[in-house]
Amino acid sequence: MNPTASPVSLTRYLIEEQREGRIGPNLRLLIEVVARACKSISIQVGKGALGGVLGDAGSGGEASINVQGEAQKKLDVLSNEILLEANAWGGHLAALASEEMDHCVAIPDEYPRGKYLLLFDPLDGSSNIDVNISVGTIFSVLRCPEDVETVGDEHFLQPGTAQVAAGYCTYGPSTMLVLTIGNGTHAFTLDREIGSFVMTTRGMRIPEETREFAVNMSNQRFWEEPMQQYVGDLLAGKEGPRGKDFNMRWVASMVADVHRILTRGGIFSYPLDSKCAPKGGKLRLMYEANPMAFLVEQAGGAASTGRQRMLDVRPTGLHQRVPVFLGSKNEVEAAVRYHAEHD
Ligand code: AHM
Ligand code: MG
Repeated sequence: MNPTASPVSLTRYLIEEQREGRIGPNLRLLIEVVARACKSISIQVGKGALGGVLGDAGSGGEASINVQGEAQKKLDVLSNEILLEANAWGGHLAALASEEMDHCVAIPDEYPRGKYLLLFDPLDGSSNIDVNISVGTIFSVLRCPEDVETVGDEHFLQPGTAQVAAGYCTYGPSTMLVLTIGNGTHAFTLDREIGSFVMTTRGMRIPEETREFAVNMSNQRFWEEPMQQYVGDLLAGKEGPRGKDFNMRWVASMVADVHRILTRGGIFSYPLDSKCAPKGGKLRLMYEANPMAFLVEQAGGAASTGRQRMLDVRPTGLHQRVPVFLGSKNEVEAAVRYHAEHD
């Protein structure tokens, strides 16, 4: 950011995009509302142990379990409620779907119904909440098909190419919102003194080449053959077929790992393994993989399941899981080649 130029707030950026005809007033409002909810979540996350919001949700010693069969954290539930409440009454949405809810929820009849569908993972990286490591919110926006009377899960089952906006908010040392409306990927940092997001990178670009990979290596023995070979060759370094040494990073918060990759390059993967294979993968297509794939492609990177471009996957379920490879273009293409050669 040029410190002498006047800062561009998220509001100003969105108004300028609206003037250029790239978004309408309802999508602008929707993104503003999501950003406002992210500010509230950021405040809750920032309170940490002082806010009484750490630990598992549930009562009477019984853990609360979500549709994925995972124990919910208090902050998962709180973040979900913040996003639901913020988006209920604005008139911009027809329905919402979340990692924390079995099915989508339609906007209550008492409010006007809008033409967009919003999907989100309210607080991704739950295993990091209690240990004060970055977590984040991921969201994806679709158009609601026309002439739909009662919105149901099936109306959300659109490929990633149909997304009209996507983004994430990372709650780290600083809170940052990274957004695309299909015209580049831009980063906004929360200025806590004035309470607004200010653009700090216009047009993020992921370097095409990288020497850094992100994967949970403890799953190595469960991976498929092409992944074994691919990572084996990365680890072989300069002496191996890839001819260079690779570094490894794994935060175990997808938002933080993807943010690093958008900032300095790298490849992120959560491949198929024999533990998650029955479910199709670990990460969720609709509110984790697709929005990240849209952001990464808009920044010049690539995103794939290892066998197909992520954004082309035809969804079959709201909570469907997929293998994920995303980041620096040439490296994602290399990982895809290992799969193609093996299949
Ligand atoms: P969550 O949505 O339940 O938090 O799970 C998704 C997270 C991702 O943020 C991260 O990349 C991955 O799970 C970490 O998995 P693992 O604990 O197997 O390393
Ligand atoms: Mg998640």
